[in-house]
Amino acid sequence: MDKKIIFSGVQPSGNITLGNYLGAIKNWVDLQKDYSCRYAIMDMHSITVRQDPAQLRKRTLDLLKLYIACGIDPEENLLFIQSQAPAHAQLAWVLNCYTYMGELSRMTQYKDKCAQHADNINAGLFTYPVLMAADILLYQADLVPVGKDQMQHIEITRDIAGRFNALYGDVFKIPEGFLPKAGAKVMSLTEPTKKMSKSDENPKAYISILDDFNVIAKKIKSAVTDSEGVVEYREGDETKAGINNLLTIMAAVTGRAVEDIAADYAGKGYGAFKADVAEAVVEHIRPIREKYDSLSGNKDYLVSIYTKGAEKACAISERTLQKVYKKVGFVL
Ligand code: ATP
Ligand code: LTN
Repeated sequence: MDKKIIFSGVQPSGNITLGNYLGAIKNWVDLQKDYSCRYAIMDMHSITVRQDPAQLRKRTLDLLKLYIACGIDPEENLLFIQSQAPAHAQLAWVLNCYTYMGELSRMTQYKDKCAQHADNINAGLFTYPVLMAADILLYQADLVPVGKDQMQHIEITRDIAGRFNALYGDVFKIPEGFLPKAGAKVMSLTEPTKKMSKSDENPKAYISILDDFNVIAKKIKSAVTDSEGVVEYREGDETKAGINNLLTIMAAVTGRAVEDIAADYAGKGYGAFKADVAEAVVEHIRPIREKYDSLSGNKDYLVSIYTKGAEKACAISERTLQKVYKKVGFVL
């Protein structure tokens, strides 16, 4: 039987954080043996916020390296750069005409980004979820592993696909979102009621997978917690947001349950707990970093991966696009 299909991606808008890794990429690695996977680098999404062109080009290749370093096998899975498969932009245009202003204006990410970039509220920021729907639907994906913040975009993708199918028959597979057991929403280390974000202006708020190991340890040790001194997971208790976050991170990197981890620290202070979280995170990242460094200076290899990737991505996505063009009445 054919394997089910996964599609996902990350924007090359900054250095990958522990949140991106635990919320999304770690799951991609875990799922790759049971699914046929397509993972893209979402450069077209990233220009909804101003990017420096040289930086964007560099980050795109760094991200490809990071996908491989995290354990995604480029021989078994399709890895490609979004802008190299033109069908994404082409389908996005069509789907724009099947998406309502009202539903787009309810998107939390849109509202957040408008607040952060009041001087550049561009139309791309508004139609961002339509391009994301096109990404997913072109590959007829069954499953989309993402962090919690992206679930609203998966919902709108399902709505757009269902609306199109209702008019024209079964053109698109309706995809499901997929969240990790632990780490679906990693919080900022400095303001633990906010999500960890790679574009946070305070670098102490996030852990980058490419940070020095002693910087990672220092950031975890100085993470904002509370003054109670009790290592206990209390869902929904805002005063415990910092400790809840560190317990979640520890659970995600060790595979243990938060309650079991908390039990190890009964009667101990935050110092010992934070030191252990720092060590667990560093040890988890160490092999990723070693692989990443070994790929640096191997540009030809990366070029061959994304060139082959683009060819295959174009072939698959073009098939769906042609179906759509035929349904809406374009002359083929
Ligand atoms: P930006 O700050 O540029 O908006 P971001 O850090 O939010 O970026 P994205 O590229 O938007 O990252 O997201 C990539 C993937 O990582 C998505 O699947 C998203 O859900 C997931 N993700 C992002 N932040 C977190 C987080 N704090 N916890 C868990 N998952 C996250
Ligand atoms: N919006 C996503 C990135 C993204 C994506 C996708 C994720 C763009 N297209 C398709 C999954 C499937 C984000 O993480 N900010």
